[in-house]
Amino acid sequence: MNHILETIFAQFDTGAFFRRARPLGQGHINDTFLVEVHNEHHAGFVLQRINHFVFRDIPALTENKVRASQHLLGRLAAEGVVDIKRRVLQFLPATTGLYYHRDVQGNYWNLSRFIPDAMAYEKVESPSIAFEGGRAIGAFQRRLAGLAPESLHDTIPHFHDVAHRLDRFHKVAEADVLLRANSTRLEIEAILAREEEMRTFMALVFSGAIPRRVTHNDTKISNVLFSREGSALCMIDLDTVMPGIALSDFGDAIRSGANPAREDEPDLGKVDMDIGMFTAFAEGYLSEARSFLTSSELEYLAFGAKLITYEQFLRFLMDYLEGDVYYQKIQHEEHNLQRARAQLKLLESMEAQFGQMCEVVHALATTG
Ligand code: GN1
Ligand code: MG
Repeated sequence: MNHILETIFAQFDTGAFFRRARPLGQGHINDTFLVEVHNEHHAGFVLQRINHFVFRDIPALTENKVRASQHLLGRLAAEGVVDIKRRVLQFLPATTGLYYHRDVQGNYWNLSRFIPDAMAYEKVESPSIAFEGGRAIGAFQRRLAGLAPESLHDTIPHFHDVAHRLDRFHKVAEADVLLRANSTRLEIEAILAREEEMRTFMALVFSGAIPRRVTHNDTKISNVLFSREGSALCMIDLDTVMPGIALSDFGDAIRSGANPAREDEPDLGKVDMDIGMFTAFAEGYLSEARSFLTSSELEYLAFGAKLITYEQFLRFLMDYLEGDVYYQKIQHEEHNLQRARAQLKLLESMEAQFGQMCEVVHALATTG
């Protein structure tokens, strides 16, 4: 593998010499490697093979990432932020001048600078990490607010469109190609029981009552990079940066960060939403986002957590019914069902605490 990675790395315009590479992170979709080089003044590079079955248009994806990161760089400079190179991902062009390389097998690759002395959390360990994570997402959205959503491509059409996913879900459950619908009857019913609530919200998005913005769209807590001292540096994994809604970014951070258990936790007794973590996230997020969110976005902010958790439950369940065609990185046959069940349990926990979640947001939005 190292030899292949060396060949790919050489296609990029870095001026650095490949030493070795190792896998980085735990993404479900792409394959990511840290490349160490012989040149001491380079901290290294992150080489990523983009899954082109998920992302059908890599040039468009790359354009989005580069445009967003260059815009962020400009904003950071204008704000006089120090240590700017650690505050935003920087992509490098290939020798062709394009910001991606297509190899002989038809795989697509991106390269960015590695940010040293930084770390990502799979789990949030304290309210201060939750606050910082929320703040990073709010700042990311705030700095991108000057970029018109229309200037970015919709690289995965209907990505957070739960109504569209529900339309597909009905077809998939009906077809039941692997005869898995019978054993997942309870989960399918749990989807249907909430369908109207979710579609009602999506109608607000389609009507424009909830505005479209440039958003990250994959804000799990492991996509926030922190300094070793625990302050948030920047958002990583910019593949899904495109037009979206602010509250799904907030929601995905809660889904991934306010649950003390893993996304695929088999022991459902461990899964729940920690209201203290929710509060810390909301405080951090609103310290940045209060300045630009509309009153309807604030009204539905807590709902964003339910929305994204429901969506993730739907996606894992649907993929299980379809035969693990999207989330192919599974460790056993029932893995996507296990993931779906953990997400449903988390959703139920949010539902039980929803009144409190709304009160927290309301208090922060009005007093802040
Ligand atoms: C995928 O690949 P990764 O882990 O960054 C998925 C997200 C899901 C997430 C669930 C492009 O993200 O939407 O929320 O898994 N990315 C894509 O863990 O579908
Ligand atoms: Mg991702």
